Amino acid sequence: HSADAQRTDLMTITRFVLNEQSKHPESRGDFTILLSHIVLGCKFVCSAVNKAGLAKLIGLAGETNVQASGEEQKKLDVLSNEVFCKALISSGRTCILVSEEDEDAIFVQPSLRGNCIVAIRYCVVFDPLDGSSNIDCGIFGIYMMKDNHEPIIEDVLQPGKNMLAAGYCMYGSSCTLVISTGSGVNGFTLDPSLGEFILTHPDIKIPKKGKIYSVNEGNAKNWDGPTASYVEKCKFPTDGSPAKSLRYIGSMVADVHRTLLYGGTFLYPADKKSPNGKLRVLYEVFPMSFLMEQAGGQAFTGKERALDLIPTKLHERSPIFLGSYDDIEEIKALYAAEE
Ligand code: AHM
Ligand code: MG
Repeated sequence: HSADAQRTDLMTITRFVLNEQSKHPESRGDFTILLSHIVLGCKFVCSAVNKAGLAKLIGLAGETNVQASGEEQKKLDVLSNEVFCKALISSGRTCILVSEEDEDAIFVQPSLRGNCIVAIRYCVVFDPLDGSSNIDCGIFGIYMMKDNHEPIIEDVLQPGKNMLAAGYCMYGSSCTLVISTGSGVNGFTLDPSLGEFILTHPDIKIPKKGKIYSVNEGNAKNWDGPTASYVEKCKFPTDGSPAKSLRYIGSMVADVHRTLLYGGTFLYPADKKSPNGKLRVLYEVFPMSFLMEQAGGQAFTGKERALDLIPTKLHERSPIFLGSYDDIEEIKALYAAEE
């Protein structure tokens, strides 16, 4: 029966979120509407990414001159940003958008800020195309404005623990969307023939301890003491445990996705050249930390729980260590010993 049921009774992402929202009687479907616009953005970018290689070669999009096609077409990062901004604004549920691609926050004009009676207004922080020199992914985090005031920048400069939801989308050969609305983590895969994201990875939990570490070792000469000791311990354990394997794709989402599924650690530490690391707090560190905690893991900055950090500017960076619960405990102990 169950195989039949699976084939005809599809758990789409919209259905899944509607189910979750129905546990909150006060919910009126605004979040579902917002999410369906994010999903549209993901589908669009996924299709653009998959066409991009071909387009460059044969000059799609009405190009006749193959040589000129690169110039005429919008770069993928610009295109993805436009797609997400427009999809989010047209949901009628957002008031502030922060994108990695834009220096300033976008304040949505009042008439498009959604329901004026109850004022459900979301702030969305996102990186529409992260790691674009590597594996294309999108990341997003969602805050809700509680008070009915004019939106101000402080509404998005909130600690990550105030996020309502976070997720990422990998636009690879299959398009995978992983999301948490604060009650666990679930993964969906786009069925291209239906154009729907179907639940394929229900209730993702990260193993308590892992066998993999993930870091750009090319930066080793500039690392701080605790990072260097941790990586040394991964390679030359002193407690009789086997050495860990190194896996580093160089795309945060892809590296964290593997970490969520198979366990271990992902590190982007501070180093002498970049004392705050590389990754951006609002739309890289926070959403991935939110998902990590929701899957039973931890996220640490070297000083504190990552989700406790209060950002002071939009594109602020922070060192980040995230992964399996026990493995992050080890890193926390190394930082505590240093003090
Ligand atoms: P980007 O926002 O400029 O694309 O950079 C973010 C990416 C992450 O996806 C990844 O974890 C990191 O940069 C890799 O950096 P590095 O090449 O220094 O290891
Ligand atoms: Mg990025």
